[in-house]
Amino acid sequence: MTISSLAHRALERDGLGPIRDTVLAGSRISDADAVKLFETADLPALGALANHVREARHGDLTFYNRNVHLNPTNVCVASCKFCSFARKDDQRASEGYTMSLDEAVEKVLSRRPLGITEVHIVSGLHPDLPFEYYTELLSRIRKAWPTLAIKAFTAIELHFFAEKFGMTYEQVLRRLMEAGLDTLPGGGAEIFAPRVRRKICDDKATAEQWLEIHRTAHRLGVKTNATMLYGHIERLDERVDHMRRLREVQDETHGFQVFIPLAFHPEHNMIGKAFPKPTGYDALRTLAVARLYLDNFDHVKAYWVSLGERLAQTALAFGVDDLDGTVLEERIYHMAGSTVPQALSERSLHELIRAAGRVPAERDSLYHVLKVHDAPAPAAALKVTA
Ligand code: V47
Repeated sequence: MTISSLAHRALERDGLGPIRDTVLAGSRISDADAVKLFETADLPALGALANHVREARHGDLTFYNRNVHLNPTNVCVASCKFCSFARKDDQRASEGYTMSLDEAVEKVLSRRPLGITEVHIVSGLHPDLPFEYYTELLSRIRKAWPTLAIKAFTAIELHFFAEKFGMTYEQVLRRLMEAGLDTLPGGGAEIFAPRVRRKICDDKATAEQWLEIHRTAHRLGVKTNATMLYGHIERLDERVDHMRRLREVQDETHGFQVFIPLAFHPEHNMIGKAFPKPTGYDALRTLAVARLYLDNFDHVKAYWVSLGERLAQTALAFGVDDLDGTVLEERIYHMAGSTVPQALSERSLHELIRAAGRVPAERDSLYHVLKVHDAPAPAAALKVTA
């Protein structure tokens, strides 16, 4: 596994030879290196370098899982300017919704025939629901479906619970773990830089609090994910600063499983008019730089809902080894203008992965491989349908 001589020369020509050599030696690149990589005009050469790292770690294996999403309420007291999903308390009667516990549990249990292995639960910061709503939700799902992995509640929600119900982060996590929590999703990280947070999300958990909750989860043995919402007011050095903070925590804990850059979606939110959706070029370079910079992360995910299936597929040559999953019933991106399907079948995921010359590997929530689908691709799989 080496990068082509063309990519070698292109990186040399762009003054990136020393960074290439650092990566090929298996050493760590610096923040300044990452900014330089972001700024290179030679996307294919950058992609080749990221692909080298991806293939050294995972070969052609490309991970996905069979999952569903559940968003029990969109009522939220926070005022994130990028968010199109949340509704304020005073909009509750019109556009806000809150599922009853029965409704929420039933929705998850009704997916049993699909053979899913994980439910991903994220809510708004609801001003009135008691903590027992959340613990009951998990324990009822856990009791009715013991083998289903529960990935639930962003660090933003956990911080809200700690403040509202007078508990430490550890107490919140322990109560949720007792109820059935397996892992934490990576949402709510946005961009850690205070300049950006002040402007786009100044009334929720800070970067330090987000990171502290993940650190605490890792100490308690709970694996977590990490995201970065890019393509709005942040600068490239602030993207690198974001990844640096994650890399530092990961050096301490080794509890992050995957890094997921999330492309900003501009519709129906307060800042969308000023910032169009990031280009495909930006998406691919961000994924590639993440793969090269986050040398202590096992996985980099192209969340197909955030990128669209075709760009997510292309990303498999730019450092990405995970596409998320079947995702049945997505709301956050669709309310922000996404036109991708509401879900992908396992077969469609296989087709996307195989048509990119990769091998689909179904994983569980902890990235154990459940099945490698390495039979030769049927002829039809060479065509990708939208
Ligand atoms: O926290 C909100 C982001 C996140 C918009 O952990 C937006 O495996 C773009 O975190 N445009 C929720 N992004 C989704 C998320 C996630 C998704 C898939 C997998 C995992 C995982 C986590 O979506 C929010 C926020 O950062 N978001 N609004 C928007 N308009």
